Amino acid sequence: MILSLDKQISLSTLSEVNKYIHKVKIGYPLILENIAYLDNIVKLHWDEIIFDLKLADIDNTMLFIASKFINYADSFIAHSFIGIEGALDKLSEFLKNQNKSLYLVLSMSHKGWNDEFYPYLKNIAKTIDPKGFVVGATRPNMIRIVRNDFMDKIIISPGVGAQGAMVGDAICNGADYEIIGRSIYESKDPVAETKKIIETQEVKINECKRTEN
Ligand code: NUP
Repeated sequence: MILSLDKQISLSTLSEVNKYIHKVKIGYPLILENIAYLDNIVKLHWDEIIFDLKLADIDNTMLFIASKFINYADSFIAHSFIGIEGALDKLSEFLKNQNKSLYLVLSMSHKGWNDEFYPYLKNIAKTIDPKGFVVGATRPNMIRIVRNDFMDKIIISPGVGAQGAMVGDAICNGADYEIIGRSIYESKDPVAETKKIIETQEVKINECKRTEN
């Protein structure tokens, strides 16, 4: 699981949650709420800190933004629709030189996203060859398609809980990680909720493995 932290929670709660979840995704809402909080996050023990800045601009601007957070981040999320020349080519090269990784958005979780563009995005993804992709958990069919097209890439999947997808469904359809935010940080007891989600995920994954066999 990847914790999506779009809002501050107490550091004691976060460090408890961090015992169960080892990857965190940080976005603009948290950065705008309190940029100093980032210093607290990096002190915990994460396997990966993903900056979800939805980079979608010309190369110069994206490099400027990524540079600001480069010392905090292991990886960044960018939109793929911006194209290669003058945009993703330079971003990808910059992150490689900094030993950081890139995820490209291939399919978003909200209703209005149009997957008719997927063949175009897929070509861009093939050329850029990032670490992985963001594919909404609300679109199990797209997860299966992306998994089939990119067997060796990491698929991270938002949209679980608050946006309606059920815990475990994205994994059962081929995602590597489910990204969960509000269901955890807005719950009355984020630590208990984390444990509950992990248990549900395990049951679900065992169930779908059994059905596959
Ligand atoms: O397609 C996407 N859907 C989505 O929700 C791509 C994303 N990066 N996200 C992000 O995932 C969204 O901005 C938020 O940070 C997180 C989902 O959080 P929640 O719905 O679990 O609270």
